[in-house]
Amino acid sequence: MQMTSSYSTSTESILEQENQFGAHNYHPLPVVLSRGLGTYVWDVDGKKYYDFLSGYSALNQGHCHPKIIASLIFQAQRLTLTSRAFHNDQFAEYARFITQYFGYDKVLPMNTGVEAVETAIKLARRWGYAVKGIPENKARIIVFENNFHGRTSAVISFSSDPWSYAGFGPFMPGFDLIAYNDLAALEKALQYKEVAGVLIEPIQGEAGVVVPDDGYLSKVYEYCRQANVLFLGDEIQTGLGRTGKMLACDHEGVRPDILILGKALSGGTLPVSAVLADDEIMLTIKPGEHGSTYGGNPLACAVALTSLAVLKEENMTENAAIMGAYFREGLSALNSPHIETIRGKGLLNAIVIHSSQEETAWNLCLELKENGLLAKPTHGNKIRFAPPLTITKPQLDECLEIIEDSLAILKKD
Ligand code: IF1
Repeated sequence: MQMTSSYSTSTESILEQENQFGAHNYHPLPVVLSRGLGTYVWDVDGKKYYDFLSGYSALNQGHCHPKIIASLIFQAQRLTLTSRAFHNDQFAEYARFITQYFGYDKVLPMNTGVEAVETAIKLARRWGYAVKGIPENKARIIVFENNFHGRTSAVISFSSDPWSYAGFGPFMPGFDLIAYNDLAALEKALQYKEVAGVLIEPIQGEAGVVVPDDGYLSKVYEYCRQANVLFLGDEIQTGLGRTGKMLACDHEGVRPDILILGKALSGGTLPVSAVLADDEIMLTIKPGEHGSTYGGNPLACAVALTSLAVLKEENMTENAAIMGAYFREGLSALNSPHIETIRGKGLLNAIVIHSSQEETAWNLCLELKENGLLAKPTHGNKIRFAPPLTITKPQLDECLEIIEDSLAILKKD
């Protein structure tokens, strides 16, 4: 096997090599990035772009935040992994920090977002049996149409999107799929005594940034309280300042019984996720009943602690609220005939393009790329705009110009 790399830095040869040796489980925009700093990324030819995807909101703090990278490097040279078979000198401090940061008794550390979602499901079921008294193996979790919570076999079992579940059966039972933003549907589903939890995204990301009616989340929480059912808040994409509050649930003063975090918890450096809950729930899982090789590793703890600290130190949440409103106003001022809807909260926004053809949004993203802004369509004719929370007004002004110039290539259907 040829060991010396014929690796060329040209985009074409890199795309060819990836196509030959990489699984085809994505359809990326044809751009090869090699550097990132703050709101910018550069491709292998040195072209500079605004990053309006932010690693699907894993880069809220911006690319290669100096303090986060410094923590990564410092800890990487000391101790990276012990497993939880032994203690390490980072986990206790991180656990104290994050539980006080969000106001919960305990944290269960995991790695990817979906692992945290799976952990939350197991916790809710276990609480259902141990505390609520649901008969063994009868626990149910209420979930919502157009949800996205990850791609493991259990989690796709309750997806309503064939792109997520088709051809991957058989599926995990115990989930009731109901309409999002529909309190009557929730009231009906909560009448069953076997319901242990409601798993909800405060804003549905992959569905194209679907924001529920004002008051919906607080009503969901109230109904859960009345039915003695846990509210599982999936803030993996909406949390950590993205929507202009530290958690999207904060817009309605809702405190999830189980809080699920991921993505920007590590500032886009390595997979770090977390599940937070109070003792009545968290201590239903006993030693040896759940875990993972990397969960709570010292490198993740050091990086996550700094990632959380800089969010507050640099007022990124407040900036997201201000810049998000400014951005939506700027988009609407374009008065583009091609934009059907503008929606979002903070710096989690999306536009819906007036078009029946799916490729219109894709073609617009290709034009945006040519003009120096990277974004990706989600579900057909919607384009998500989610830059790092560090973006400034002058940068947004430039981005609004790029979006206006790029929209001009679209013909009126
Ligand atoms: C892909 C978007 C999708 C998430 C919420 C859990 C997870 C995610 C609310 C799982 C992950 C990522 C996954 C990525 C595309 C992206 C995404 F909404 F962010 F754009 F798919 F919907 N809960 N979202 O958004 O976290 O295991 O990935 O760390 O799978 O294509 P993960």
